This record gives sequence, structure tokens and C-alpha cells, in this order.
Amino acid sequence: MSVELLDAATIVSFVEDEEAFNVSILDRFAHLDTDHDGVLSYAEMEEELKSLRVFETHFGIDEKPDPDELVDVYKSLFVQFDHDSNGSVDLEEFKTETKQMMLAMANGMGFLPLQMVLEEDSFLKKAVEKEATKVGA
Ligand SMILES: [Ca+2]
Ligand SMILES: [Ca+2]
Repeated sequence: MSVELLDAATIVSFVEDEEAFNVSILDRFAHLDTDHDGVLSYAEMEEELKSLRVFETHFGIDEKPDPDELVDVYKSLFVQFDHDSNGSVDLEEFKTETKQMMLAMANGMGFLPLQMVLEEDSFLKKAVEKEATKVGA
């Protein structure tokens, strides 16, 4: 994990670069699909849901969320991913929903960069890394 400065433009440019975004999605999907059946179960998605960090806008920074409450949040997020409600998330659902969530997050951020603790391999971390290589080029 590392602390990074993240702004809305970084997220949007990451999501809108279709080719790079697809590669990241495929990578992440394969990593999460631990039983290799081509879909993600709730148990497999849990790691991803935790790294999405959408909760931090709902829970105050120094307020520790109740674990039971978090489970409810994860479950409702999973349902949001599972568009056809068949109990698992396929690659297309994963991609569509990840994109929407990242864009929604970018919308909610406004113009001020936020400092966030990002997990290695999370999409947000990849977005930051991509932005960094662009600045360096
Ligand atoms: Ca699976
Ligand atoms: Ca599904």
C-alpha cells in the first residue's frame, strides 16, 4: 500500500484509454478468478470490493466502519456488479461496473486532488502510475 495524490482527471483519463483500461481489467479479473471458472463469485470479488475505496466517501476518515455494516456495503456492491442477477460477475459486468464506479468517484471528487491510501494492483493505483509515466514522458 502507498499514499498517493489522486484527482478526477487522473481517473477519467485512465478509464477513457480503452485499450489500457481493458488490459488492466483482464489482468485484475484473472487475478481475482482464483478457481479459473471465468466468473467471479462474491468470495472472489470481496478483495476487489475492498480496494474500490468507494466507502471512504460514506464513512468519515477517523470513523471506523462497523464490520457488519461493511459486509452489507460489499454485498450491495456485488449486486450492483451482477447486472443479470445470476449470482456471479462475468468479465463484461466487471468491466462495465468498474468503469462506472471509477467515473462516479471522479465526479464526486471535484477539482481538488485527494490523498488516498492505495493498494498495489488496484485500479486507482494503476491510474496514478499511468499519469506519472505521462508526466515523465
Ligand atoms: Ca471464479
Ligand atoms: Ca452476472
